Amino acid sequence: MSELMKNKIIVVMGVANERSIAWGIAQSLHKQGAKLIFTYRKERSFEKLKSLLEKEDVKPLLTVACDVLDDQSLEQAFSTIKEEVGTIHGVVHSVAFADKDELKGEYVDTSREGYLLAQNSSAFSLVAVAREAKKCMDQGGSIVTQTYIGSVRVVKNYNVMGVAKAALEANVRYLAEDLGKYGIRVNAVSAGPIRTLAAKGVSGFNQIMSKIEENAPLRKNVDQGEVGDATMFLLSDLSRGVTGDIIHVDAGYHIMG
Ligand code: NDP
Ligand code: KAL
Repeated sequence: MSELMKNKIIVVMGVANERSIAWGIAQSLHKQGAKLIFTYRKERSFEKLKSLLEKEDVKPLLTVACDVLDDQSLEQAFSTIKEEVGTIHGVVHSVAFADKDELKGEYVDTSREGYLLAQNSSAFSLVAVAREAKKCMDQGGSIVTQTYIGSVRVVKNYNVMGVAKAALEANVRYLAEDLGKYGIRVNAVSAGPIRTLAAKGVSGFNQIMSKIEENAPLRKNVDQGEVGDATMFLLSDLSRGVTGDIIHVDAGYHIMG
């Protein structure tokens, strides 16, 4: 077994259950010898996380609560990480939220409140996380977030989240420029659709998946393992020349006209 992530300590944010993309990433990192710290928001996610860690025999350095909408919670989480662990080498930001009511119908009907909540949770949160994480990244490092093609194309029902992902991708570029001088890289993975808790109950999901099976160059959908391995690459030294970029892990779907 190769150990691409040996001696690296990575913070993973956004495991809600066994289907979470963040859990796929955690498994890829674990396989390569990384030491992991997890953050969660809801108590229910914490319970799921604990049982997953036990089941897969992953021993985290730390698990800590962190609500990305709350500055105090963010500060507290990363100061606990600094006190208990010290230097970290990477962060996985796998967090997004929009009100269910905003993820259907016409985008033009988006409420101010719904717009701000999606931006706050899904785009500004990367800035806030980067600012706190930087305090623990005194040897440089890598920050990776998760985006979706609805940022650059109009995808039915994705609505307010598409606009939030566009902002998230711009955040990746601005943060990459700021943090590059400290040896910290910032990138995103743009994943194809994966059936997770966040995707549950939103209409049109099945149709999108069949369209990809028919039209993507690889004629298949991707899974958490494929996104996990690409994210691991961006967190590893193999990608040391890459920053401010978006890597598509979507079976090639985004190249199609
Ligand atoms: P999950 O539902 O598994 O994960 C979403 C996570 O976001 C949960 O762990 C949730 O934690 C967390 N979260 C939401 N709001 C907050 C908050 N205020 N503070 C802290 N955590 C928060 O879904 P996915 O794995 O699918 O989503 C992960 C990322 O991947 C998202 O950015 C999503 O947009 C992106 N993505 C997903 C795709 C897909 O098809 N599934 C495709 C492309 C991108 P909690 O429940 O504890 O609040
Ligand atoms: C076009 C697609 C179909 C789906 C449309 C919108 C999906 C938006 C993603 C967004 C993250 C979903 C939510 O925020 C759901 C939320 O309102 C209700 N769910 C929850 O609260 C659960 C319990 C928690 C865990 O969820 C969160 N977010 O915390 C897009 C598809 C094809 C691809 C997807 C799913 C992209 C993506 O960004 O997730």
